[in-house]
Amino acid sequence: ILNMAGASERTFIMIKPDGVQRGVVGDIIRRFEQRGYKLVALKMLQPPKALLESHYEEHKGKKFYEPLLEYIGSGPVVATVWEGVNVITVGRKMLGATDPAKSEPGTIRGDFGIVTGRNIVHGSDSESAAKREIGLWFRPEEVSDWKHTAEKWIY
Ligand code: RTP
Ligand code: MG
Repeated sequence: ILNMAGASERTFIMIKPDGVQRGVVGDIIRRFEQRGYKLVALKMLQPPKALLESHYEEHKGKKFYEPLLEYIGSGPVVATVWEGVNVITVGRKMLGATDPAKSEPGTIRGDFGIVTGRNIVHGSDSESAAKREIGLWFRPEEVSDWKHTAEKWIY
């Protein structure tokens, strides 16, 4: 019996400047696609400082806040939105622990990262964060609610 446990949800996943520089954009997107999640928004941009201040407002005042803004603002990032059952929690598992030295091999950070200050990728950590972050990074019309069709698209 098919058990589609849980409702579909969306999460914000951002490939940080070091992920772009390292050439692992395709690998990260592939992992989410192969897991079975649906890509519903994607863009590359040089994030403006004001956007990063909003995105990381929970960390304002912490000692790593300024270096963090400098790091994420240092080059283009790839902003994505993914949709599917449990994608917020499962997405965070796929990323691995914040400190790549503690991330399990097989996770994105565990496979590509070494230090917390260059940890390759961001993922929303809750439903409210996901909603807030998707709204910050994308206009509504930039997020597509495309559906899988019966057409196999192979000729
Ligand atoms: P993210 O928000 O990027 O998905 O990462 P996270 O939830 O696992 O970690 P969070 O606590 O939200 O921290 C945000 C990012 O700030 C940098 N950081 N540096 N030097 C440090 O102690 C430190 N702590 C955090 C990391 O880039 C982390 O991903
Ligand atoms: Mg976080």
